Amino acid sequence: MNGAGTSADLVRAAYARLERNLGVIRSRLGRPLTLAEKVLLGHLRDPEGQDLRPGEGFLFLDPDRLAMQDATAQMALLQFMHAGRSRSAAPATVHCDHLIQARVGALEDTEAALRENGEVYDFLQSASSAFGIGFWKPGSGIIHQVLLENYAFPGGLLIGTDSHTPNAGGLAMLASGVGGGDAVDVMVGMPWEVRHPRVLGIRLTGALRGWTSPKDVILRLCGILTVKGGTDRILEYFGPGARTISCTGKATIANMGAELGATGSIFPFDEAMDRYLRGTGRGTIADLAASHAAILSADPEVEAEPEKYFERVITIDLSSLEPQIAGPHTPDLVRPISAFAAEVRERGYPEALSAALLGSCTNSSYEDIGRAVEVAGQARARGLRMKTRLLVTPGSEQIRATIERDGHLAALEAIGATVLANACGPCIGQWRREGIDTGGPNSILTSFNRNFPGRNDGSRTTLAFIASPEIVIAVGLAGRLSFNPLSDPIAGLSGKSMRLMPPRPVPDLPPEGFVGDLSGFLPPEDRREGRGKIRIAAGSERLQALKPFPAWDGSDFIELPILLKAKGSCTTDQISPAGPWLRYRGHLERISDNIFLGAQDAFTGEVGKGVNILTGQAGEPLPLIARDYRARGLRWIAVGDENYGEGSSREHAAMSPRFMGAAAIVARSFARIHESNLKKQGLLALTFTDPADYEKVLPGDRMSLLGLARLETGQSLKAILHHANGESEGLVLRHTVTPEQMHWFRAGGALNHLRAGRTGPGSGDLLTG
Ligand code: MIC
Ligand code: SF4
Repeated sequence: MNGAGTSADLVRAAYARLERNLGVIRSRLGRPLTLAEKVLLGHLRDPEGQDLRPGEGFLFLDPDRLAMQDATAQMALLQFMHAGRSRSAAPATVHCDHLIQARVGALEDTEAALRENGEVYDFLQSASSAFGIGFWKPGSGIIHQVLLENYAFPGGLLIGTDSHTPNAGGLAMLASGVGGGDAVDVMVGMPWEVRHPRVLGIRLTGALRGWTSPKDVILRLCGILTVKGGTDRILEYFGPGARTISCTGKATIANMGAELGATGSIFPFDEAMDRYLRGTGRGTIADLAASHAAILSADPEVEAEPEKYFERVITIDLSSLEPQIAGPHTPDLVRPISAFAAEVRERGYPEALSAALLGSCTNSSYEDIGRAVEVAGQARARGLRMKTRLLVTPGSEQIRATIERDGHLAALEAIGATVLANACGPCIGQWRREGIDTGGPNSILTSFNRNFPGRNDGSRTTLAFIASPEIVIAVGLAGRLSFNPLSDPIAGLSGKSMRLMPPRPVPDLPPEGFVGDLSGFLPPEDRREGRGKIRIAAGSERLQALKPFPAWDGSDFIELPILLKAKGSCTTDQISPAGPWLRYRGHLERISDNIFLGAQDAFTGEVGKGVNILTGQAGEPLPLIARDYRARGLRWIAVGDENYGEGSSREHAAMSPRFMGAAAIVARSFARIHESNLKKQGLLALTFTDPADYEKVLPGDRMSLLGLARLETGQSLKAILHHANGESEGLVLRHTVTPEQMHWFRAGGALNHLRAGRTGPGSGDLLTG
């Protein structure tokens, strides 16, 4: 097809397969099914033979679609080029959204991005064209918003090389974030392999009102479940409250399931989704979904007795839910807004708000902007403006053009907003922040989803707090972090104070319809001159063709230096920072100079620095130490704490350590996507059988990993810690390597294994040609 979107034929075929597979699954399980189970198991490659025990083993699934954004697509496509295939086996799209820097405003910034990233866009476009992949140009929108508007469909399975891919769960799609290695598997026609998730039930009752919005539902859940509470879990929402939330509101909730580490989040198909599909020009798909409604929600027994079918049920009463605020530094530090002011005082968070940011893939729907405008309008009527800088990042050109037509952008500009490009911008460190001393602590409030240190403007002393769009505007109008619009008056003009009223109900869809704009889209069939040629400029400092990693030499790892023992949260933003480094996402050698620059050393407390145990030099940047070890022909190990690798799907956080000589990462626990990225790159991802053993790792230690030739699924691994004082002690480590993944380790990486032609269970050459 030539237009953007998922064809009705694809959806029809997907439903037919769901029905067929579910017939097999029902007879095997003989019990009612949750929605997550239906969609997941409905996509099994081998429903008859698949092991069906959640929490144990891996599922082998055939996704309906695949999506990649520009910062991760570079590595994914560079790897795919090695796979020796001529076309992506699954329908796929590439979206240019992460590389645009926020400086002045939409137009100038997009033009600058086109100039500065020209060769990367050129590579992505030529590779997309060569491999039959749809291409969304810079400025067309943020991947998740574009997917929701065009590609997501109820009951489908989507994978995307971005952790917030679950956004499409708002449209009853099971969508999951993956590393580029997983994307390559699906592009070559192999199944997507994922740890079989358990399902948590989230029952929503009541209805949102006043200042409370969908964002508060997921922030509240972040507080309850914490950043690792969703690992290897799917969050399935249900109950009467779910039906009161708009489709885009559900997408906000599903989007941020990523903050809990969830494999995916899903809402049952309902009337709000039906309207969203029709509102975005997909009436045929709405009809198809309506006629398959039974497979697009849980069996009735599940809602009647949820405790019986979900691992755990959490109930959130929307009617009594208060607006929430999360942060700083982690999305699970959450409290209701009424408790925030006291905390601001107690902890000394800077009270003057230095910026307010609205939009991103999480919160830039028509309804979100409508509610923000409701608050803005009250201020404007009294001549008030934002007391702080307000930056707005619309999620897509469709949204931007629609809110422009409907006067929403003008209303935000009237209180001082600067509208940025339809791109990630300040959400991923692409914020060229001027006019502020980024050295000192300062508070910002965003409607985004992540707030790790250094995430927005590159400054680790910026304290980023997260809230809903309407709260961002209200607090920005007051200019004070501790302001609570539910209880506090705001200083009006001429000293008279006023109360902001909660936003009145706004439409979730534009009454006059969306302003459709496909000018930024190049369809997969588009074959221009140079067809099939993939363009990498010679001597490029942005792109580098990949060389295979060496295979494992068959010996145990003996007395490897420990490069780093990371303390506390070690997110992918800390292992492989974004911001200025996004520039090198296609150049493994260059980007690897950033490894662990944000990680905190457990011994010295220093960030990004450690001790070279061979030279005794302290305070050296970790990438330099790694380089030195590698130059001496040594492999090394990094030790992590809980939920190591939380956050992004960027496989650079696994590839760069591998490139710099890592042999293994040993942690208390791992985040799902990162663990799988490590394995894909031929690294061992190991956990302490006794998490307290983390404490046994001392400064100057080395570690041996033994019995690697006999490594077997389900068995532990022996390790020895060699302390600097000459003593040593044994450790027992765990791994989750399956027999197939064992090949990846032996071959030096999954790609080497793939190229050698051993393509895993159930696969064959499934090229669509
Ligand atoms: C993010 O939100 O952290 C990102 C930037 O979108 C990442 C992807 C990346 O690092 O390229 C993600 O979420 O996976
Ligand atoms: Fe972009 Fe931010 Fe969304 Fe990631 S979370 S896709 S960086 S807008």
